[in-house]
Amino acid sequence: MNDKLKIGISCYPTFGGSGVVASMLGLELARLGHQIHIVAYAPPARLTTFHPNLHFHKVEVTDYPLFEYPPYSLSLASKLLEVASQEKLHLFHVHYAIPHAVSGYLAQEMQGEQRIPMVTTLHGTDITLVGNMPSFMPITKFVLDKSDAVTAVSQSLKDETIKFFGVDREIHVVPNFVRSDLFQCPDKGGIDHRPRPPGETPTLVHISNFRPVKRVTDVIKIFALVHKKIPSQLLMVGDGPERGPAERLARELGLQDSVYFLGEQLDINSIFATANVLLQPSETESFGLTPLEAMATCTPVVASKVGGLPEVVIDGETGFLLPVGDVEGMAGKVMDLLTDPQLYLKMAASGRERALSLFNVQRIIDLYMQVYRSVLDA
Ligand code: GMT
Repeated sequence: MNDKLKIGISCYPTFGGSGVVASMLGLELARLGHQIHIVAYAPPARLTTFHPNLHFHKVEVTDYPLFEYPPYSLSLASKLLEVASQEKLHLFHVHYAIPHAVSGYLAQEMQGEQRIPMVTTLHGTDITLVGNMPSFMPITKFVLDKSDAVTAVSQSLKDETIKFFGVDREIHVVPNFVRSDLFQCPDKGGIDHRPRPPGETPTLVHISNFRPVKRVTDVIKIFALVHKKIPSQLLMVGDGPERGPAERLARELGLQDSVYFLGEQLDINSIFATANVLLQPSETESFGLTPLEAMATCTPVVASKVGGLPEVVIDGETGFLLPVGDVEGMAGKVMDLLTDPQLYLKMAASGRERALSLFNVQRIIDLYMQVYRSVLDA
């Protein structure tokens, strides 16, 4: 076999971290000469770069009066089967177990003797929230067992998977990655990527899909405490169910002129260029792609000490980690950062260094390639 692979990638095409990672991985593999076929119901939101080796196959979701809930998983399985046979794929790589691993498994079964291997990447809530809901638990466990290889984006997520599902199989930890050329320190005019001290109007930022797990109202509460002592502004980037409650809280606290709800944004690097501190007070976070991207742009992070966040953000070195819900503690750490330029610069520089040494794209792509080779050689 030629050393270039043909890979079918299935993911959610939204702004959620799993879709971002899956599509960025696809782009990097395409740049390395592999043929990548993304199979989803829409082109991935963050995939705005054209590459001739990167193809998109739309899953048509068929509605019918009898269906109260159109069975997307079945349409996806049929599409995976079709793409595998037309494009002569070597393997499937599915991101976020529900429903992608289930559809992938069905496609494999339909392939019969032509069966190709499937790598399943666990991202977080597919295990910590959705996967262990009673209606999904047995099928999640089933596809974890049936996948030819399983990867998790952090050691913490691997441990949670073993704990929740009692799975007795190898799970490879393959962390998420960041590209140093796409995410740069704001002073990027100078080639030395010097971090910058806080600007005159300190700016805090939160970026997420505003689901309850992100504790978006904590972001507003933290900002309220900071703003009382240090006039500042807050950028709220993203959209989702908690946007309304967060907007209401900001108004109730009289902060409407200092909090900007920007909706979903593509140019995250430019947002970090104006931000001094990222707030990520999540209830759970299996990895924390946004904190990683913040660190790559020399933006210190103040976040919860949960899940995989301590594997990304080193408490006291590249940011601060506090217990979930410790709004006062987080506000205190933001103020320390905004009032101590030496501390700020040290953390900003350490964040970039850590992001690029441990989570650089080449290192992580190599880890995925090792997993691919292992299932193809099995
Ligand atoms: O929670 C999100 O924002 C989206 C979610 C997803 O799966 O789309 O993110 C999860 O996967 C990301 C990429 O691997 C991780 O960086 C996030 O930490 C993880 N989210 C949670 O665990 C809550």
